[in-house]
Amino acid sequence: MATRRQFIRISAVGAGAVIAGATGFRLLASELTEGQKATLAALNRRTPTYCEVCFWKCAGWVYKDEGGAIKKITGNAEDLNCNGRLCPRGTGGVGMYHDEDRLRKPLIRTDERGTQSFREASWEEAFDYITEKIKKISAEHGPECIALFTHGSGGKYFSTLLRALGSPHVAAPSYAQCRGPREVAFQATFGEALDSPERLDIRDTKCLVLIGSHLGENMHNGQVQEMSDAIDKGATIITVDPRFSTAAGKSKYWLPIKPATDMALLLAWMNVIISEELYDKAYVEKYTFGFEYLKEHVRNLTPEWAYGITTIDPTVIRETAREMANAAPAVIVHPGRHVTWYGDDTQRLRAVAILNALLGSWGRRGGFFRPETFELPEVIHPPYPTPKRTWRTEFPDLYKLADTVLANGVCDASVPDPSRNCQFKGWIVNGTNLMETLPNQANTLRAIEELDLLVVIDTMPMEITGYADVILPECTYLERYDDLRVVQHRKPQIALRAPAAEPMYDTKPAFWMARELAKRLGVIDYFPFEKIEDQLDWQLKQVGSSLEEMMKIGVKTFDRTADDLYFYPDEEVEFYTGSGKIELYSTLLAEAGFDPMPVYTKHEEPPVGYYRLNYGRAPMHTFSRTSNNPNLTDLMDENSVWVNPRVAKEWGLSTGQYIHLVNQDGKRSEFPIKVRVTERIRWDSVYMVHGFGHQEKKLRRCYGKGASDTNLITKVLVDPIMGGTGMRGNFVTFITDLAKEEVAS
Ligand SMILES: Nc1nc2c(c(=O)[nH]1)N[C@H]1C(S)=C(S)[C@@H](COP(=O)(O)OP(=O)(O)OC[C@H]3O[C@@H](n4cnc5c(=O)[nH]c(N)nc54)[C@H](O)[C@@H]3O)O[C@H]1N2
Ligand SMILES: Nc1nc2c(c(=O)[nH]1)N[C@H]1C(S)=C(S)[C@@H](COP(=O)(O)OP(=O)(O)OC[C@H]3O[C@@H](n4cnc5c(=O)[nH]c(N)nc54)[C@H](O)[C@@H]3O)O[C@H]1N2
Ligand code: SF4
Ligand SMILES: [Mo]
Repeated sequence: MATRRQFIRISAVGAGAVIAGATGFRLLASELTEGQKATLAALNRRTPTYCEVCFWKCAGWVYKDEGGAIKKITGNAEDLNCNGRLCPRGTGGVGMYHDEDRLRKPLIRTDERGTQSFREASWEEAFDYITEKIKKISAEHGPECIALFTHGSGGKYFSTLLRALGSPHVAAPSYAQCRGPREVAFQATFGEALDSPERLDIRDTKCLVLIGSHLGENMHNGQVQEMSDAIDKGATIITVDPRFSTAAGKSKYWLPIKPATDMALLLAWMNVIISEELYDKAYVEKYTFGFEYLKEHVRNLTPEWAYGITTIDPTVIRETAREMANAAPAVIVHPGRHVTWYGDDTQRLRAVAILNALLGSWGRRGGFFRPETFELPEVIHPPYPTPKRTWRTEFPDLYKLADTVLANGVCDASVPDPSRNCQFKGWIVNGTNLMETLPNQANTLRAIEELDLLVVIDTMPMEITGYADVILPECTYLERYDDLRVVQHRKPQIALRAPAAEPMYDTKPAFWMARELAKRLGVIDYFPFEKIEDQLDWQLKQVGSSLEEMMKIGVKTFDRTADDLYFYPDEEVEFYTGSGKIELYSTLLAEAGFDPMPVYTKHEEPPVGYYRLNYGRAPMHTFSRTSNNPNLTDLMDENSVWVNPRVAKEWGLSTGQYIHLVNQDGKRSEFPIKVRVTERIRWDSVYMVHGFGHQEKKLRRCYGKGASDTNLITKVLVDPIMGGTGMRGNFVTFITDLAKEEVAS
């Protein structure tokens, strides 16, 4: 164990050494010390990449030893997403490559779904099988009845394939299970979504307000680094969380809010900021729409009112509101990321957006900057055919403001329903473990049962691969090219991912798979380049670079087209909203029949003897994708359930004891979970890290370790505005009398 811990530390030191080495190039070889020679040799053996362990996509370098074996990954110093430093998960990414449990060959199911009976197949055979099924579904039901679920780089190629076939149905769980409500709320307020990396000027902020967002456990690299810089420069951190998070430990104020009541706090903050005239008057006057309505709306929503709901002391509500106003406009009420909590999430995020508008932080230093992305020419191919039907046809009046396909919507529309004339028949699932990712597993299973085709593209045998008809094993990100990374930031940048090694076993990159399928399905014109490296080189040459150059530098930075990171004084700004202004009163929501200003609604509370199931991240893991990673399991190999001492006493629970959890619908955890008694969680909730409790036996390192929160999320609070799946309305109680043999296993 100590050795791998050491490994992670050493690789961080290594990054510094190599950077220093790179500046010493002018020396003659004969003048080099042995250490410098070794550094130079290592530089020659490095390959550029960007990380696939989470979606921050930090750019880095993969180093190999003299024998050509992959040794370590470090951050690229030029990269704005990581500033030369990877997080522990990114460093541990080599474990994805080395994992002996990886998928090795294409597999075709031989028996009923879910029985785990597969036979090895050739690529040829696997593609023929898929081609035949896709043709049949398209002929009988239309190509629109095939959907792609994706989270990860390869999604781009399967999306091209699907659109070429005539289906618009590309769904990502990173929308309706993650940041969708935030994007809709910010779109409605400022006329722009936030995307990632978020345009937060944390490094220059004077006050950062975290509502849930557990930075430090949520390891989104650049944000964690900037938060630590801001703290060093004296910024005030205010954390609102029912749990004493890592961020709460760095905060001037920790507001241990009663779960599901944040809306009341946000409205009370607006009340204080408006009634004490602390808002940015000139900014509100110039840029916003509907201030008078808002003022009236929050008139009676005082801190005393909110106290009864949130349990937060009115004095603290006032003090923190003043703290924000003092820092304004260099203040950020963090928009969060995983925001699908209680079903009124778009409205809660509207409240967050409005608060930022009152403080004048949008477009200001230390608030929200204007990001810029690089325009990379797209590959030229024929236009996509116009689909005859879309998911909108199936849900005409539902989720009116959803601006993309909903993963849960596709799932629902795969279950036969007499009210619908179309039903999804085929799923292609790339890089998303739907069984652990979508709430209400019974519903996901029910949908899967109805499918004529389920193809899963993955690197590992996961819960979802167990249900596939065909499994296509992808090589890891360290063994392939992918599209150039183009993300928004303070400056436009592009980053290259190139293979540091040949794909192991019989694994292949997604680009190749999608193209082979396109050939067989008669849509090869959409993939004009046979090799992705030729495509990348073509794209790069259009913008004055080349694959050769990118292999040397990994990341290329371009100048901004304008010096407009922040609004100029008195700048005239046109916002892409109905009124052309920042909408405190939303015309978009009003037209769609929703509350134009956020309203507090009471959420269900746990029954007696039950506790709200709360979940989050651990710094060394990403969802369920890293649980089997040999490097990262050494740092954390199971999750625990956090229980307040008062509750522990009542139930006779002690730290280290294994128990089961059972939810309000009688759904029991599949595996026992270890108790952690701690003051850091409120007495009305319990907390666990998402991503453990794997049921897939082929994951030999993590099978049965800890419990899965998804198993216990049977109740889903769907956001009527955009269809996000609120997952924090589930309650659990404890089963303490475990059979001895179960604990031993
Ligand atoms: N290490 C690591 N980092 C990651 C990821 C990962 O898997 N691993 N995943 C990335 C992704 S995709 C996302 S979306 C983000 C998610 O990370 P965040 O956006 O930060 O997620 P949240 O749900 O806001 O954070 C969970 C926190 O919310 C608190 N919480 C629970 N209920 C309530 C409530 O009612 N009110 C308030 N105020 N707080 C509450 C919990 O106690 C917990 O501390 O993390 C990203 N970063
Ligand atoms: N209960 C519960 N549900 C949640 C969350 C939660 O906290 N709790 N979080 C929500 C959030 S914020 C998000 S963003 C989603 C994330 O949901 P997912 O994106 O589904 O996350 P993972 O569980 O990591 O699944 C990723 C899958 O991709 C595979 N994979 C990894 N690398 C590659 C690769 O290079 N190629 C291919 N083809 N596959 C690869 C992994 O083996 C794994 O099967 O989950 C949401 N659902
Ligand atoms: S934050 Fe960590 S896991 Fe995510 S891309 Fe960056 S290094 Fe990889
Ligand atoms: Mo997410």
